Amino acid sequence: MAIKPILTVPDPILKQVSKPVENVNDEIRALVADMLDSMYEAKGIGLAAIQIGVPLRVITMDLVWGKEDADGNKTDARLPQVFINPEILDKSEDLSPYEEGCLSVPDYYDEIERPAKVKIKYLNEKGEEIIEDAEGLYATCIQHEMDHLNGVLFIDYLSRLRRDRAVAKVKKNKKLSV
Ligand code: K2U
Ligand code: ZN
Repeated sequence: MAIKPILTVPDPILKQVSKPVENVNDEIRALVADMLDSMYEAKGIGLAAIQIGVPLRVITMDLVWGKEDADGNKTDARLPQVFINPEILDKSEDLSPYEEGCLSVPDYYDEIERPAKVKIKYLNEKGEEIIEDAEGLYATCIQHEMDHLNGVLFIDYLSRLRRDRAVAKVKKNKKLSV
């Protein structure tokens, strides 16, 4: 179990198309453990393996962690989810907007519209096939992460001007932080 550095734009590795997992074995489960450690450390609610430099179709997510309770206190409860070789089987025509961010494009947020509901198929950490419907933040996040598996970042949906501004901001902040 280890915290791995998260790649940021304009690292070309982030544009790679990740390969399917052939066998859900202990090596994959060790990767998942590193991904969860890295995701929680970076305060993300989702992470794709390519973001820690591993070009395999593996996603981790936790939509419970970090939620605020009625008193506005962040909960420490965790409900980690693992998606191996995920596929979208169906998507709604209805779209929903969300102010997205990305651990690989730190401190930049912009509104992205995505299908409001999706039907997904994936393997869990035991290699069992799961088919389920996702909506709300779950639908937004799984689509954002599945884009990472295809080398697509949320800023790729923006105008060239806004995309260049986002990359320039990340580069500037990286220079200031050394
Ligand atoms: O970099 C990542 O892929 C993690 C993403 C996951 C995400 C993207 C868009 C919308 C929802 C989730 C985020 O950086 S995790 C940070 C975050 C936390 C709560 C809500 C939105 C973004
Ligand atoms: Zn992202």
